[in-house]
Amino acid sequence: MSTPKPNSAVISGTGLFTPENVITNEELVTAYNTWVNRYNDTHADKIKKGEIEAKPLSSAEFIVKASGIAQRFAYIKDGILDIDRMRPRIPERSEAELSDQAEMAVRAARDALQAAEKTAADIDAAVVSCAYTQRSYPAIAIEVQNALEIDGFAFDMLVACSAATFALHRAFEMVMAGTARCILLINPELTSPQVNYQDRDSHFIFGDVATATVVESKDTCTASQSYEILSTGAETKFSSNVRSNMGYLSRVNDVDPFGEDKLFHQNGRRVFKDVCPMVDRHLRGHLQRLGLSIKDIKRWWLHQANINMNQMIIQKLLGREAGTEEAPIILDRYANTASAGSIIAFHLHKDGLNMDDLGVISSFGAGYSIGSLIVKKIS
Ligand code: CO8
Repeated sequence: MSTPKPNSAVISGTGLFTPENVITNEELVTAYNTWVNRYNDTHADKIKKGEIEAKPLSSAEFIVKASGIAQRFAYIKDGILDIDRMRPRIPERSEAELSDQAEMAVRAARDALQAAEKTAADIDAAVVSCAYTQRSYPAIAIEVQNALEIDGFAFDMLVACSAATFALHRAFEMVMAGTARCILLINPELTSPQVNYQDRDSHFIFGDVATATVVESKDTCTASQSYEILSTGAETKFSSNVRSNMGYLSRVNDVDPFGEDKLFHQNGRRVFKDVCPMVDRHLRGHLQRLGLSIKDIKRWWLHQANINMNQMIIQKLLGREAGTEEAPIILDRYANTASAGSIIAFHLHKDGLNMDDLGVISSFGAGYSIGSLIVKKIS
């Protein structure tokens, strides 16, 4: 479809689905350390002979200090803390049932539609964008489109941590080009199946969640709170420092499709060092292109991977610390939720802004990929 081109696109609603199951650092560390002690006992001879290395213990204090994460939500908790399993037990659903990711997506989507004062009939396009989709086809987005009875078209897109911001960019462009008037974007971040709960360096990092956003033409927006998208910015640079090799070629590579390198793994220290200056440069450049300065921005809804990373980026940008109102933190409760982090921050921490106040939504992570949007509160 093609409609007259509007002169601006707005975010008119956001939604959040938070699973009911919480896993605290203490619970996670107890399970991991129990598994480690058993592993080290079982392999005591080989460890003594130097044939294999003893597994190191994890600590809840380290996790909070190194990441700022105190807990995470799990779509299904069963199995994660079971030292004979250490992965969630998610029963396979039949093809007639709504898939797990589509169910998470639908729940966040309904919330966003309500906030935007829209019904399925108003939506022209649905996009599911996240770090993983549970299958290749049919697209999860088309399943969600069907479940919500949306006409028009739908597609999936994967950009790891920047999936949500990059999808917002595409929605902005669709609205501005007049190819869709109102778009539903959903980020069902079902991360727990990809976490290696036997890896001390990464077992604590991720949580499950789904976020959703409605982007539409300013002309059609009736929402009580809306944000005009002034500009979008994106940047990518190839790096294997955050990587998952899970993929359909494992079958023909004759390798273990669930081997350690097929799960999330990273060189976290390297990512930290590479990405912080990239984000600083990217956001400065983006603001400059609009003739704006750092001081013009009232709120920073940043990606939520690591509190020290956010504090360092804010320090670089502002030359000072920022309070949690100015640069909200949600990762203490939610952990790293891949692309959903900055959207959760935006969803939960929009209050207190005045009309015409400016804010930045920004993601950064695997790829590397950085995405940003400069938004202005207009209702
Ligand atoms: N308990 C106790 N000690 C530990 C633990 C632990 N759990 N883990 C590591 N240590 C030890 C280390 O072995 C090390 O010991 P030593 O000094 O003796 O060598 C020491 O503690 C310090 O380790 P690090 O240097 O690794 O610690 P850091 O301070 O760097 O913190 C972090 C580690 C938290 C991983 C940090 O580096 C970080 O957050 N970096 C940024 C990572 C990041 O942003 N990555 C992006 C990932 S998200 C993304 O891109 C999305 C991917 C798609 C989603 C995936 C879904 C599954």
